[in-house]
Amino acid sequence: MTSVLVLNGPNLNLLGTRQPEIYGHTTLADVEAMCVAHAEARGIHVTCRQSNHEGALVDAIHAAKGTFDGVVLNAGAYTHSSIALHDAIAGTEMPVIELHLSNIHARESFRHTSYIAPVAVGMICGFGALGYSLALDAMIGHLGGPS
Ligand code: CA2
Repeated sequence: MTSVLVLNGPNLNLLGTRQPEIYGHTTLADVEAMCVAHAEARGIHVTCRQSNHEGALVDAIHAAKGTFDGVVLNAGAYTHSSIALHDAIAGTEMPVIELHLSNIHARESFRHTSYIAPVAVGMICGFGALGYSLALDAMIGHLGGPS
């Protein structure tokens, strides 16, 4: 069965508790439950993980190789700074779809640069929590359909 890792980075554990005007009212637990339900409906398996630590996210991408078919990654602020995450994706050659709740291109200029984008299959941003379902569908399509 197709298996996808949904990996969330720093501060995304705060979702739904602050800055709802930017990130909405949905909590991380809600997002993860939605991902699991969406995966079930599509006939794939999803595992969700979150870490505030760059090295733990690098480790999770390394560990995903051979375990998962693809990764949906919201790297949070590490998107804009992490050469280590860029190298982990390039080094493992894992198919990664970059995901952001907010439209990073409509925000501060420091959010316009992504170190993930050059090594990602593609990027979804600006659709809030719906983006996770869109990213899972995009990953299924990229992998050639559920198996
Ligand atoms: O829009 C996104 O999904 C981001 O990846 C979210 C990151 C931000 O640094 C990126 O530029 C875009 C921040 C996640 C922080 O989430 C919070 C949620 C509620 C309260 C505080 C932070």
